[in-house]
Amino acid sequence: MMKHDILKMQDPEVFASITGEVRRQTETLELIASENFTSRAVMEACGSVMTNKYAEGYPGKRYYGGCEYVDIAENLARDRAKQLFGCEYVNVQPHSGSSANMAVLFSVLKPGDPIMGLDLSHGGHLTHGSSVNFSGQLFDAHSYGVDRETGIIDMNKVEEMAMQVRPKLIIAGASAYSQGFDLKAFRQIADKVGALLMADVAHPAGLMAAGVMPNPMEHCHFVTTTTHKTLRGPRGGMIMMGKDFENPLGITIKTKTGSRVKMMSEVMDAEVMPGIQGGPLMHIIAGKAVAFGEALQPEFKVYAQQVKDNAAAMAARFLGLGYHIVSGGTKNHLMLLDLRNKEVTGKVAENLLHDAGITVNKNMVPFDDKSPFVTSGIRVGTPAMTTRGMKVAESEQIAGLIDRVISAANQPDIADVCKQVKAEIRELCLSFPLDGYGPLI
Ligand code: DSN
Repeated sequence: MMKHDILKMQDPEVFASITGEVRRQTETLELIASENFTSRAVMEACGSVMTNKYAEGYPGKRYYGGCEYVDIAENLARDRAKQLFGCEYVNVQPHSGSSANMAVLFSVLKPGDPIMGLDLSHGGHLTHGSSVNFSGQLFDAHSYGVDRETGIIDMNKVEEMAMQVRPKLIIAGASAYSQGFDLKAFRQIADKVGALLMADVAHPAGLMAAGVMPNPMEHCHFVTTTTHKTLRGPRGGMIMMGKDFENPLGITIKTKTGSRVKMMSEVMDAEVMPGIQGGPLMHIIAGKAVAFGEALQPEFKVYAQQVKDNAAAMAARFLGLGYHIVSGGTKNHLMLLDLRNKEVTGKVAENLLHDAGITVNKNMVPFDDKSPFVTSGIRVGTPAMTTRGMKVAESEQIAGLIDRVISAANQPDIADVCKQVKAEIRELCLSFPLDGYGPLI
């Protein structure tokens, strides 16, 4: 049972904050596309004694003694991830998706090298070349975008930019893009200009692992991900390679008979630790192993398909209600609503929906005229609500409830509307309880 009895006695203030968060997660609707609810087993592993252990290095090659049990957990995490994604190499130590991306960039680039990634304001990620992030500050970053009319990445423009920029690395991946990436086409462009291709699949990783979206491995040199979004594991990152290869910078290693070029797996392991990190979070790695074990079960495929079906149903309902969805719809777990025709900003919509018990995030839309603190859109995702067991009928109902709030945004009775919707959302959430959260309330 998760009663946190000792914490309650020792530190009532922290306990109260956790209790509040449990109530929030239990009684309100989580639609942030990058969030999910891990299983009780994942949380038990993450809350275990493995948090006490230093284990710099890798299984069988640690800088500290006493690693025989954490080695078991890390080997399980690595083996299960390899099985899930069908890859030859995996590193489960990155503390986050950003760390995973940093390790890849540092392992194959020199400062100032040209890179390409999707523009942050078109759905990309900070680590794909944003000027406020290391990726845009240390490297010569160029951003491709989506077409103004279709909201879809124009591969001809990507190729044109690649021919001009001659990047050393192309990054394919997004935080707010509801279409798939044509990784075969990206790889053709990368090969044409002599670039490496990295897919950051942090968002759709769970859908890919379950086989309801195409596996990225065959087309990419590197695949990075977080483990806590659609993959439904603990908060963290991971790096994978479908096939190992000699590192392109030509870094060598001494052998008994001379020297040889290091394999990319060797370079990557060294880049993660000691390159950018020290001791791995072994409790989180144990949680990753548990989550990957869950994702290998047939039920996870059913879950992943439902995430997509729910997103499709929600998008169809929004379109029917006159909403504009960037790119016209969704092929994954999320959608980006452009609210400009609804005369409400993303910021206002986020706040009103919060008052109505619905959590979303404001989000820039492509070619947005508002700042990132205001924005013209909201991002809506189905991974967390699907974990509660909600299906297509609830997805349609939720789109209707969101519309009730947004349609009343400029009306004098908006506070009453939010109150009524909040009561309906609470009832809906309580009829789809979160397994394992009860005892704290
Ligand atoms: N912050 C994540 C998201 O919400 O998509 C990306 O890292």
